[in-house]
Amino acid sequence: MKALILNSGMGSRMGDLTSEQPKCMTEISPQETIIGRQLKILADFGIVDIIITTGLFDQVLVNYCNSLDLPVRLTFVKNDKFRETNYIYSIYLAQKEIGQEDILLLHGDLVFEGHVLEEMLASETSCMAVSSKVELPEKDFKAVIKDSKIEKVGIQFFNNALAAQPFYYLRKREWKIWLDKISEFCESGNCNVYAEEALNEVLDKCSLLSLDIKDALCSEVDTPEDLLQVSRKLAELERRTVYMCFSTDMLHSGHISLIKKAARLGKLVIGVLSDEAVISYKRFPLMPCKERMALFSNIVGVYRVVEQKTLSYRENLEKLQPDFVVHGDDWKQGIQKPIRDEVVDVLVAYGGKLVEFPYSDSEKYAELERRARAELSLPDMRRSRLRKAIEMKELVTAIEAHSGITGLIAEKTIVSEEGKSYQFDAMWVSSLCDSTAKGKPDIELVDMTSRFRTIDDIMEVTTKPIIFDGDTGGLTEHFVYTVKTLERMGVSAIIIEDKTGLKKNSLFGTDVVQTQDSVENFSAKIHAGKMAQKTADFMIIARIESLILERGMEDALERAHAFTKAGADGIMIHSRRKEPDEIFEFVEKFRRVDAVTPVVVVPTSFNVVTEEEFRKRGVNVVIYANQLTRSGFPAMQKAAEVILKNHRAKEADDLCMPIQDIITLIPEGDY
Ligand code: SPV
Ligand code: MG
Repeated sequence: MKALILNSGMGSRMGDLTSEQPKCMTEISPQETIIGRQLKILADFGIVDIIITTGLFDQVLVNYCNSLDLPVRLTFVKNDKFRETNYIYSIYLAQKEIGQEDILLLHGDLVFEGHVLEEMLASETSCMAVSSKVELPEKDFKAVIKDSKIEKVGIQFFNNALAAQPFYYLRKREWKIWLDKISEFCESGNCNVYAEEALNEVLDKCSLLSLDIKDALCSEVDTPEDLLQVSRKLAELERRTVYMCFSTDMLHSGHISLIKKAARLGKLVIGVLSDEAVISYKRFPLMPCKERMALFSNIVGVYRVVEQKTLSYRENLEKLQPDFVVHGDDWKQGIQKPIRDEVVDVLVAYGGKLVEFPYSDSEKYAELERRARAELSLPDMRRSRLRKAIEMKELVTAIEAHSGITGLIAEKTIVSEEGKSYQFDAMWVSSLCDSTAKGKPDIELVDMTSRFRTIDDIMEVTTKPIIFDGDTGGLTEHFVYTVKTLERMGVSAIIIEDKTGLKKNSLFGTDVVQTQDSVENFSAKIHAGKMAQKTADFMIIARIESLILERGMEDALERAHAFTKAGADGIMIHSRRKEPDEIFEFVEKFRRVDAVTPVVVVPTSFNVVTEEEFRKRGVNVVIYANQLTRSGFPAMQKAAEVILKNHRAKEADDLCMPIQDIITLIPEGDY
């Protein structure tokens, strides 16, 4: 496609402004001339073959256009008879250069917004810019329109007409019909009329639609008054702001073209979604918020980048009050719908506008997401993520997984309510549940090789970080190997409890014989583990059993500080009381001395406490240690009983997932 810009006119109504240069070189802002702006916009839309007809001050214009050094190919066609002919003759002269192509035809004194051109180019048929919002001009072009089709163009039509601008997007067919008529006019000496007179003779053979640009800027500059008006409107446009929010850390061409489109509406402010918000509804970001912000601030067209702390736009919109919010139309459904509804409400309150572009990149996006997830599942990426999550989020949650399928539940379960989303941050490979799944007691009977196998099954189908329940850690001489293996596999942390001998599950408390390790021994084990690990990411978390074994608060605190000193990267404090008092007391006293070491809790017994309460009290990680096993087991037992009772499976059907669901539960190649 080519563009043809008509600049042979004398611009005599502009007074002094056109005494030494053509009208199109008039400045419309301190940074721009009319022609400079036109060429920049055309180049921005990839229209690089541009023909410019010239007349008076021909060489001044040629030199000026070339000096702009834009990525366009300019061809100049001089109309020597500019004094006695109209632009119909300039078009006639330019025919050879134009060839047989679709064309964008515009007058050299037209000032328009980028998105007017965008709409024209999106039109499937030939079209002309008209406006239903502008009063019919006395002297300028009007178009007579019927059923969106243009029937006549000229200054003399007032009935069924709209204000029209000399800005056409013409498909080959219509253009050829018009051009042939133009030739006929010029060859019979009819060169001093509007080219639209020729057009009017062939419009019944053409399909030229009106494109209503409403109140978008698209005006000719004929007089100094026009210039003032256009300059004012441009300055107003310059002040317009546009807001978009991105959660992505993988930019693709679809994002860039959306950014480009949005930037045409005004100064584009990008809100980058905080890490916490991204983690809550999507997945762990490959890049932290700060880096994502830097990425966006370097994209052409982006004016400013701010953080958007929550999925809700409210805070940023109320603060920034952008004229437009731009988004793909994909958020009209699904989990983003409540967020969109709120945006609409906020915009209505201050008079902003929502612009939604068709979203057509779902395949591209899905492919990038697959790649991101594959990357996140690799050992190095996965291992480091627990530490990062603890840094990024005030409270990290983990749920038990003991197999591929429970891993998938931990990975994929997400709930959304009132525009907020929640999912687990990590997985806990519990010794109790891993043993139970194998039908064995939780007494360190399931050996490490088997436990690693469980981890492997989980890792194969998930991406979230893993916290491994290492029981007592075994002999120090063995523990160091366990640390190295887990680290190599990509596990993020091991939690070991300060017990020795035959370990029993803590929830037995003092009902069974359990021996606590000495502070010295356990500290030495932690130290040895820390020395053995190769990366800075891996965490060894010390679990204190003093409250379980009723050794008192002082003992628990003393141990916590000693183990931290020995190198522990976190402290897990356990209790089997229903009331959370002793846990709260521990955290409070521990935090008085140590504000930084992460504290982990396992609220199996004290399960009334909410995550928010734990967060406020200074807990960093909450582990739901056994709920998937405990909920799955009775359901299975019940189904087995119902089958036995009825001597057939029909009665158990209501307890079971439909066959169709189970066979499609795990799509092939999902990970
Ligand atoms: C586990 O889940 O295996 C634990 C936590 O160690 S608890 O069962 O509460 O001891
Ligand atoms: Mg355990």
